[in-house]
Order: sequence, then C-alpha cells, then structure tokens
Amino acid sequence: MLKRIKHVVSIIECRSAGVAIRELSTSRPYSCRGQPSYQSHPHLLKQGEVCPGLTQAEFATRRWRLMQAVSADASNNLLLIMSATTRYMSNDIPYPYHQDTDFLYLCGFQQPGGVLVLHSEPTQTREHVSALFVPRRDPARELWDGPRSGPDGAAELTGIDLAFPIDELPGYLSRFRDPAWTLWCNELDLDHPGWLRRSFDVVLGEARHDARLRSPNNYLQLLRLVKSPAEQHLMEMAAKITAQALVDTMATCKAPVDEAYLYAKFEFECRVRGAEILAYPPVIAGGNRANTLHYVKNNQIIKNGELVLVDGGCEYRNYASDVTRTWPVNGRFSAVQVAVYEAVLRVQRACVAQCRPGTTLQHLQQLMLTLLEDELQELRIVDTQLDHSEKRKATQRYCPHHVGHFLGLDVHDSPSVPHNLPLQPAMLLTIEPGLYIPEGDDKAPAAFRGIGVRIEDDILITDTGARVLSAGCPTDPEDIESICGSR
Ligand SMILES: [Mn+2]
Repeated sequence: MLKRIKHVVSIIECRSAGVAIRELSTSRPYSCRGQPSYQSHPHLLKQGEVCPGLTQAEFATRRWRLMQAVSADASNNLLLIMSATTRYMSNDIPYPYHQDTDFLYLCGFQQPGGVLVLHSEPTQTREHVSALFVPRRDPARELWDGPRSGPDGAAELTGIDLAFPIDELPGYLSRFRDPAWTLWCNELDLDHPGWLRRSFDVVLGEARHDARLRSPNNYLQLLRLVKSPAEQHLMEMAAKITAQALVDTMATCKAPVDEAYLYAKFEFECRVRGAEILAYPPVIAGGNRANTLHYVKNNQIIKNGELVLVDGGCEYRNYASDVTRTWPVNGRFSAVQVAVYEAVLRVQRACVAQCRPGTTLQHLQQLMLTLLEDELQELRIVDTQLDHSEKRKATQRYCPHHVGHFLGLDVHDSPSVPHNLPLQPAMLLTIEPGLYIPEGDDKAPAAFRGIGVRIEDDILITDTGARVLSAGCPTDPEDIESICGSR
C-alpha cells in the first residue's frame, strides 16, 4: 500500500517538475535484480532495507542532512554524485566492482553506471528532490554481466523519489543552466565516460571552473564521521570478524611459515564469517619487512625466531575494519622482542584509555609520541642525553605514522577532517602506535635491529568513553603465546 502511494507521489512530482513521465509498473514488484534485495536475498535483507541492516529511511535521512548542510552555504543547490566506474584487469575482464563510497552512502545502489542527483525544490511536500539515473535494462548485456536493476528496480530497492535511465540525464540537467544554481560535484576523472562529461557541460556551459562549482567533500566527510546505530552494529560485526580471523591465523601459525599462507588463511577466515572482501591489501610482514609500512608483497618465508606483523581488515556489508597484531611465528617472544612489544602495548593501552568525547586525534598523537619517547629511552634505543627536539625527531623516526585515523565505509574514512576536531559519541577510529627499528639502523643497539611492532584496534567513541570493537583478538603477550600454534 505504501509503495503505491510513493509511486503516485513520484508521478505528481514528475509532472510538476516538467519531466517526461516514464512507465511505472505498479502491478508487480520488481525485486531489483541487480543486487541483493529483500525478495531475492531474504537471508541478507529485511523488508524496507536497501543494503543489509540499512533502511530506505536511513538513506533518505542522510540525503536530507547533506542538503541541509549545503543549504547553509547557498540557496539553489544541485548535487551530482557519480558511481564508481568499472575497472578492467585484462581487456574485457573486470576487477570485482567496488562502489564509490559517497554514492553508496547516499543511496545504497551498488551497481555501476549511475549518477545520483540531489537538488533543492522548495514545495509544500518536500524541500529537495533525489533522483537516481541508472543504466537501462539490456538483455544483450545482461547475458554477459548479469541482471541489472534498471530504473524501476532501482526505485523499488532504494525508495528514492525519482529514477530514470541514465541517457535522460542531460535532458534533466538542462533546467539547471541558470547561474543561480550552485553545482556541488567532484571533478570528473579520465575514467568517467565522455557522455557524462557532456552532461556536466550542459549545466556548466563554458564556465567549468567558476564559483558555481563546489566540492561537497567536506560536508560529506563530516556527515560520514558520525555513525548511526545501524552503522555501529555493522562496524562492530566487521571488527569482530577480523579479530576472530586473526586469532585463527595465529592459531595455525608454525615456524617457518610463508607470508602467502597467512594471507590466504586470514582472508579465508574473514570470508567464511560473511565478509565479502578485505577492506584493503593486508600487510603480512615477517621480520625486518615489518619496517616497510606498506609492505603488501606478502611472498617471503618467515623464519623461526622472527615476528610477523599482520595489518588486515575485512569489509563487512560495505563497512571496513582495520586491525594489527604482531606475534612470534614460533609461538614464543624472545626477551628483546617482548620488551619492544610491551613498550608498544603500554602506549596503545594508554592512548585507548584517553579515547572519549571531547579529545582529539591531535591530542592522541602528541600523547603517543610523548609515551613512545619515554619507552625508547627506557629501552636505551634513544639516548637520554639528547635535547628535547632531537629526542622527538628520533621518536618520529621510529614511529613515522599517525596514531590513528577515522574508520567507516572507507578504511581511511573522512581523511580531510581536521585532527583538532573534538571526538563525539558514535565516531569510529583506529589507535595504532608502533615501533620500527630497521635492520640497517646503526643508531639503535644491535639486538633491536630488524624488529617492527604495531598494535591496532578499532575504537567506538561512546557517551562516556570508548569501546574496543576488535577486543576479540587479545593483545597481551601471554595470551598471544598461548594462541600461537595451538591448532
Ligand atoms: Mn589503520
């Protein structure tokens, strides 16, 4: 019943907006076809959900909030958000498709070739209109690529105000030529098809870079920073799956071991628990390779007596996790290894303990550096006789990365949000101090060279403090030793 009313409203809006009225099927449901829906995948979605756990109402609220935010800056607003393009591994063989996360955040449509248009339209019924332009159904292409939603399936799934075939986008945009409209849109890159560029030229004409064109990024990143209860639940699931996969990876680890084996084991344990993919190429770094921060080759043999640093995270229902553990591949930390490990662990726990509303990433970064500096002097890796600035420089050499980052649909979520922004309940971040002493570092005592340790957890800011979502994988060295090689 509700659905029928929605269609009637859509038709009225089409008329009032002067848009050609498309055929609307009200006789039978579409069941979407191009991505899981309540009808096709009842084990994943409940009725009214666009993506598992996320309702049509939640997506509508996100769009409304974004339009409210930009309305503070300008009055006639047109937003265009593009879906990600399909990338190819080899001529016509695509990589697994991964939707643009802003597009996904605003409408939940997971198929390529779409454009989301949001524009102000102060009427008695609503303040703005959301229109989704998607590829038409095409039996010849669908034979190869699988089913598509088409506009009707997209409308039914997302509950969006309007849905049209993508080729109608230039016509729809022609009424926004008036310079009174502010266009909020990210720059197109070379991957976007030529017809999309031409659609944008319809709005902007010759004035491609004038003041009418603005980026919605800052507003979107601030909105995405604070997670709804449904998002918090999905992120907690992602962190739990990753934590358990790390436990299982440790448990089957015996020296010597191939990094590639640990990679496969970790990914397998994530995916059998329901994660679709990994959120990023994991770092599986044995011995000195842990000192290469973005080591992702994962193809060396880790020798008996070495540590392995595993920085990995699954993506569960589009939400990322990001956890790091470091363990001895033979199940026993050496005295030197455990000394470095416990130094990092004390700093990590102290930083996590400071996570609460009102603190900032900037403060946590300073805290991490101060504490690491003390630990490095205690370990006699940094000389206590150095002056303050030399000690800080040395500390930053042994931990060149930041204490953490925000986490969400992207593993490095909301990256442009300033680090002096006070944390609020429902924000999610990582806390990940490390110490990296490369084997060629002749300033450090020889015994420490070649050791790299990082400990990273996913933290949800709550009303009163914080909760460690990835606590399912222990960090205590004795717990780690008892898990290692236990299976
Ligand atoms: Mn991280």
